[in-house]
Amino acid sequence: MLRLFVALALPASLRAEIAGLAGGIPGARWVPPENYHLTLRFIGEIEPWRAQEVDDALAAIRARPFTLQLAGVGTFEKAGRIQSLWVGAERNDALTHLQTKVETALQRVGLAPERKRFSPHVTLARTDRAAPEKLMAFVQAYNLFRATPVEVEHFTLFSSRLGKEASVYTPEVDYDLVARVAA
Ligand code: 2AM
Repeated sequence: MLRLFVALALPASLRAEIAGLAGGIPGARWVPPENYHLTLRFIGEIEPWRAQEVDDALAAIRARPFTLQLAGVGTFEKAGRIQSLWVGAERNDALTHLQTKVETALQRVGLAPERKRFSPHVTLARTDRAAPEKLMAFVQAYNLFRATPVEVEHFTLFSSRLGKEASVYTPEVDYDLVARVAA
Protein backbone atom coordinates (compact mmCIF):
# COMPACT_ATOMS: atom_id res chain seq x y z
CA MET A 1 0.00 0.00 0.00
CA LEU A 2 1.07 3.55 -0.68
CA ARG A 3 0.16 6.59 1.39
CA LEU A 4 -0.33 9.48 -1.01
CA PHE A 5 -1.40 13.11 -1.15
CA VAL A 6 -1.54 15.82 -3.80
CA ALA A 7 0.06 19.14 -2.87
CA LEU A 8 1.91 22.23 -3.95
CA ALA A 9 5.59 21.90 -3.18
CA LEU A 10 7.06 25.21 -1.99
CA PRO A 11 10.34 26.71 -3.20
CA ALA A 12 13.24 26.74 -0.72
CA SER A 13 13.14 30.55 -0.40
CA LEU A 14 9.48 30.44 0.68
CA ARG A 15 10.11 27.54 3.07
CA ALA A 16 12.91 29.57 4.66
CA GLU A 17 10.58 32.57 5.07
CA ILE A 18 7.96 30.43 6.77
CA ALA A 19 10.55 28.74 8.96
CA GLY A 20 11.35 32.20 10.31
CA LEU A 21 8.03 32.11 12.17
CA ALA A 22 8.63 28.78 13.88
CA GLY A 23 9.69 28.40 17.48
CA GLY A 24 9.00 29.74 20.94
CA ILE A 25 6.02 27.61 21.94
CA PRO A 26 6.76 24.88 24.50
CA GLY A 27 5.11 21.57 23.55
CA ALA A 28 4.57 22.48 19.88
CA ARG A 29 5.93 19.94 17.41
CA TRP A 30 7.24 22.07 14.56
CA VAL A 31 7.11 20.66 11.04
CA PRO A 32 10.63 20.43 9.56
CA PRO A 33 10.93 23.13 6.84
CA GLU A 34 11.70 20.51 4.16
CA ASN A 35 8.22 19.10 4.83
CA TYR A 36 6.26 22.34 4.30
CA HIS A 37 3.67 22.01 1.53
CA LEU A 38 0.12 23.07 0.71
CA THR A 39 -2.18 20.03 0.43
CA LEU A 40 -4.71 20.03 -2.39
CA ARG A 41 -6.08 16.57 -1.57
CA PHE A 42 -5.14 13.90 0.97
CA ILE A 43 -5.55 10.45 -0.61
CA GLY A 44 -4.34 8.09 2.11
CA GLU A 45 -3.42 4.43 1.70
CA ILE A 46 -4.13 2.96 -1.71
CA GLU A 47 -3.11 -0.10 -3.72
CA PRO A 48 -0.29 0.40 -6.23
CA TRP A 49 -2.59 -0.35 -9.20
CA ARG A 50 -4.94 2.37 -8.02
CA ALA A 51 -2.00 4.75 -7.64
CA GLN A 52 -1.35 4.24 -11.34
CA GLU A 53 -4.92 5.31 -12.10
CA VAL A 54 -4.50 8.33 -9.83
CA ASP A 55 -1.34 9.29 -11.69
CA ASP A 56 -3.10 8.99 -15.06
CA ALA A 57 -6.02 11.09 -13.84
CA LEU A 58 -3.77 13.82 -12.44
CA ALA A 59 -1.69 13.88 -15.62
CA ALA A 60 -4.82 14.66 -17.63
CA ILE A 61 -5.59 17.83 -15.64
CA ARG A 62 -5.24 21.08 -17.58
CA ALA A 63 -4.93 24.15 -15.38
CA ARG A 64 -3.02 27.40 -15.53
CA PRO A 65 -0.01 28.57 -13.55
CA PHE A 66 -0.80 31.15 -10.87
CA THR A 67 0.67 33.31 -8.14
CA LEU A 68 0.45 31.91 -4.62
CA GLN A 69 0.32 34.42 -1.80
CA LEU A 70 0.73 32.96 1.67
CA ALA A 71 -0.59 35.32 4.32
CA GLY A 72 -1.77 35.22 7.90
CA VAL A 73 -1.67 32.42 10.43
CA GLY A 74 -4.45 30.38 12.01
CA THR A 75 -5.36 27.26 13.94
CA PHE A 76 -7.43 24.12 13.52
CA GLU A 77 -9.30 22.91 16.56
CA LYS A 78 -10.85 19.60 17.45
CA ALA A 79 -12.90 18.89 20.56
CA GLY A 80 -11.87 22.21 22.09
CA ARG A 81 -8.13 21.64 21.58
CA ILE A 82 -5.93 23.52 19.15
CA GLN A 83 -4.52 20.77 16.94
CA SER A 84 -2.33 22.73 14.58
CA LEU A 85 -0.89 26.10 13.65
CA TRP A 86 -0.70 27.07 10.01
CA VAL A 87 0.09 29.79 7.53
CA GLY A 88 -2.87 30.54 5.25
CA ALA A 89 -3.11 31.13 1.51
CA GLU A 90 -4.97 34.13 0.13
CA ARG A 91 -8.14 33.36 -1.80
CA ASN A 92 -7.28 32.70 -5.37
CA ASP A 93 -9.63 31.49 -8.11
CA ALA A 94 -6.85 29.62 -9.94
CA LEU A 95 -5.94 27.70 -6.79
CA THR A 96 -9.60 26.86 -6.11
CA HIS A 97 -10.03 25.81 -9.73
CA LEU A 98 -6.98 23.52 -9.55
CA GLN A 99 -8.17 21.96 -6.31
CA THR A 100 -11.61 21.32 -7.82
CA LYS A 101 -10.02 19.68 -10.87
CA VAL A 102 -7.92 17.42 -8.63
CA GLU A 103 -10.98 16.47 -6.57
CA THR A 104 -13.05 15.72 -9.68
CA ALA A 105 -10.24 13.67 -11.26
CA LEU A 106 -9.83 11.57 -8.12
CA GLN A 107 -13.55 10.95 -7.75
CA ARG A 108 -13.64 9.83 -11.37
CA VAL A 109 -11.14 7.06 -10.61
CA GLY A 110 -13.25 5.91 -7.69
CA LEU A 111 -11.98 7.73 -4.60
CA ALA A 112 -14.64 8.74 -2.09
CA PRO A 113 -15.38 12.48 -2.11
CA GLU A 114 -13.46 14.64 0.36
CA ARG A 115 -15.94 15.82 2.97
CA LYS A 116 -13.90 18.66 4.40
CA ARG A 117 -14.14 22.05 2.74
CA PHE A 118 -10.89 23.10 1.08
CA SER A 119 -9.03 25.40 3.41
CA PRO A 120 -5.63 26.07 1.86
CA HIS A 121 -2.85 26.17 4.44
CA VAL A 122 0.72 25.18 5.21
CA THR A 123 0.96 23.41 8.56
CA LEU A 124 3.66 24.86 10.79
CA ALA A 125 3.21 22.80 13.95
CA ARG A 126 1.12 20.17 15.71
CA THR A 127 0.00 21.80 18.89
CA ASP A 128 -2.27 19.53 20.93
CA ARG A 129 0.29 19.61 23.76
CA ALA A 130 0.91 23.37 23.72
CA ALA A 131 -0.70 25.97 25.98
CA PRO A 132 -3.65 27.72 24.23
CA GLU A 133 -2.54 31.16 25.52
CA LYS A 134 0.83 30.74 23.82
CA LEU A 135 -0.87 29.69 20.60
CA MET A 136 -3.25 32.64 20.65
CA ALA A 137 -0.31 34.99 21.29
CA PHE A 138 1.50 33.47 18.29
CA VAL A 139 -1.54 34.00 16.06
CA GLN A 140 -1.80 37.62 17.17
CA ALA A 141 1.91 38.23 16.68
CA TYR A 142 1.94 36.89 13.12
CA ASN A 143 -1.53 37.69 11.87
CA LEU A 144 -0.17 40.28 9.46
CA PHE A 145 2.52 37.97 8.09
CA ARG A 146 2.75 38.04 4.29
CA ALA A 147 5.23 35.91 2.42
CA THR A 148 6.84 36.89 -0.86
CA PRO A 149 4.43 35.73 -3.59
CA VAL A 150 5.62 32.76 -5.67
CA GLU A 151 4.70 31.47 -9.11
CA VAL A 152 3.19 27.98 -9.04
CA GLU A 153 4.01 26.09 -12.21
CA HIS A 154 3.28 22.52 -11.18
CA PHE A 155 1.54 20.41 -8.57
CA THR A 156 2.89 17.22 -7.11
CA LEU A 157 1.87 13.73 -6.05
CA PHE A 158 3.70 12.95 -2.80
CA SER A 159 4.14 9.68 -0.97
CA SER A 160 4.36 9.77 2.79
CA ARG A 161 6.04 7.40 5.19
CA LEU A 162 5.10 7.94 8.81
CA GLY A 163 8.20 8.39 10.93
CA LYS A 164 8.68 8.54 14.68
CA GLU A 165 9.72 12.19 14.71
CA ALA A 166 8.30 13.50 11.44
CA SER A 167 6.83 11.92 8.32
CA VAL A 168 9.06 11.58 5.29
CA TYR A 169 7.45 13.05 2.19
CA THR A 170 8.76 12.11 -1.24
CA PRO A 171 7.69 13.93 -4.42
CA GLU A 172 6.72 11.11 -6.80
CA VAL A 173 5.39 12.96 -9.86
CA ASP A 174 5.20 16.65 -10.85
CA TYR A 175 2.34 17.75 -13.12
CA ASP A 176 2.92 20.93 -15.10
CA LEU A 177 0.44 23.77 -15.14
CA VAL A 178 0.35 25.35 -18.56
CA ALA A 179 -0.66 28.80 -19.70
CA ARG A 180 -3.15 28.46 -22.51
CA VAL A 181 -1.42 28.71 -25.85
CA ALA A 182 -3.18 31.03 -28.28
CA ALA A 183 -4.76 29.09 -31.14
P1 2AM B 1 -2.46 19.00 7.67
O1 2AM B 1 -1.11 19.57 7.34
O2 2AM B 1 -3.50 20.03 7.82
O3 2AM B 1 -2.42 17.99 8.78
C1 2AM B 1 0.00 14.92 4.49
O4 2AM B 1 -0.36 14.23 5.64
C2 2AM B 1 -0.89 16.10 4.25
O5 2AM B 1 -2.24 15.67 4.05
C3 2AM B 1 -0.92 17.11 5.38
O6 2AM B 1 -0.75 18.39 4.81
C4 2AM B 1 -2.28 16.98 6.00
O7 2AM B 1 -2.88 18.18 6.36
C5 2AM B 1 -3.12 16.43 4.86
N1 2AM B 1 -4.24 15.64 5.35
C6 2AM B 1 -5.54 15.90 5.12
N2 2AM B 1 -6.31 14.97 5.67
C7 2AM B 1 -5.50 14.10 6.29
C8 2AM B 1 -5.72 12.91 7.06
N3 2AM B 1 -6.94 12.43 7.26
N4 2AM B 1 -4.64 12.29 7.55
C9 2AM B 1 -3.40 12.77 7.34
N5 2AM B 1 -3.12 13.86 6.61
C10 2AM B 1 -4.17 14.53 6.10
